[in-house]
Amino acid sequence: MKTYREVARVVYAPQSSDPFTFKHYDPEAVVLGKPMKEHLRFAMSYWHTIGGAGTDMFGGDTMDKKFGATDPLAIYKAKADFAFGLMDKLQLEYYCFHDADIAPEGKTFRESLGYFETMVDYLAALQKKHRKKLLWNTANNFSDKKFMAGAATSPNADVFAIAAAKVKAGLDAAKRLGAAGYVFWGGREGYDTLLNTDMGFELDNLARFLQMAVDYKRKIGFTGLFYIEPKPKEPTKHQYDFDAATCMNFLRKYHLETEFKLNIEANHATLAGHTFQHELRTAAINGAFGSIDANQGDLFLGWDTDQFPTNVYDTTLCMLEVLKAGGFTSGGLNFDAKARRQSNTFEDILLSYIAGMDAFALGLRMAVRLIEDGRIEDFVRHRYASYRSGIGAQIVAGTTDFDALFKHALTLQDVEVESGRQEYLETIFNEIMFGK
Ligand code: XLS
Ligand code: CA
Ligand code: CA
Repeated sequence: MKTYREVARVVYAPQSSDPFTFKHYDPEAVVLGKPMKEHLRFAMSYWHTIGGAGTDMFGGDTMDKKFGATDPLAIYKAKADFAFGLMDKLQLEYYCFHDADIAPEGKTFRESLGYFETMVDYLAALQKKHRKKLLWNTANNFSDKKFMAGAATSPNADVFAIAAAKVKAGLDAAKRLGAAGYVFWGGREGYDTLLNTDMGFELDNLARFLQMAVDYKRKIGFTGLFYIEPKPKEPTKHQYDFDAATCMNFLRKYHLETEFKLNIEANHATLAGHTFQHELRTAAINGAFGSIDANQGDLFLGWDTDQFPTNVYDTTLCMLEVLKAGGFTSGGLNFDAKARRQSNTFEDILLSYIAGMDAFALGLRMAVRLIEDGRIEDFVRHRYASYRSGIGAQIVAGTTDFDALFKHALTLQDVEVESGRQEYLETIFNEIMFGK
């Protein structure tokens, strides 16, 4: 196997036995009228790929990601250089970061801000040189101990202020770097016990915080999209942004629904007891489909494992939802995923991205086949046919009422509902994936 340094660029070579090639991802191949790379809009997550070094609750790093540097700022510059070199090798056009991922923490907010601004300038230069784009950035308002009881939902108003200041700096950076979006993931916005929590007040404060972010976005003329990222648990027991439906309810209660789309993460969907597809569909039918954190969890483990996605059933169903929603506008597929702790070489970083990118490219091709085949779509259309004429059409048009429906019901004999044919539809799905 080649070494990391020996891999100059990962290219599409379906017949090759070289593991450092794409077998399905052909960036320029046109699918349904546009290149694969525009359907997929892959992004690198800075926190896992450039920051994460394999630490878990039972042990320290299994990789060194200081890249030979010792001075704090030099370490972060070396990390950035590595990040852009990696994106070049993998043909990744986008990246995503938290403020704390790209710059060292100072002792005070003022000192941290200085480092952050220096690194934003550094990234701006690298973006230009390597022709890369920022899909979205965000603030890490959850790791530091002052955020132990939340950020916008902290009982301490000074913590609220620091969180706001960090988001303000993040939005300034988003504008400077031309980000396509900005993400709000709740972090520690939630609670562990109601014995110490005023839930109504905390939710009002979260809405106040987000409204101020919207106002600031307008003020500086940042045109990227705002996303809320649902997650049901971890780190708190009850997260306020539990799932897509909970987020929509919150946004509508506070009249913020026109300002935010959703960033749906596969692993968060399954932690909420939903499929990834359910969360994507919920976002889409509420006009809130925005962006995706592409990963997968382990259904035997009840926590957020952030694995690279390799399950092609899931990537197919995901891309089907993306295509049905009309494709990405500002969003994309951000690999919020890390190579396993035991996959601790730089070659593994390449191989894990190749695995994820190929699984999604294959998923895209399969989703197109499902659409072109049309049998499943036709089945669903036929299933609701009774709403297109007679009493059903009147229900949909709003031209009937309970009295008229009562009269109609009195005329009915035994009503037979047609079979849902789940197994047959699953067989079609398999036939499309693997052939007859
Ligand atoms: C954590 C989240 C986080 C967000 C960005 O579970 O996935 O990484 O994507 O703050
Ligand atoms: Ca995420
Ligand atoms: Ca996650």
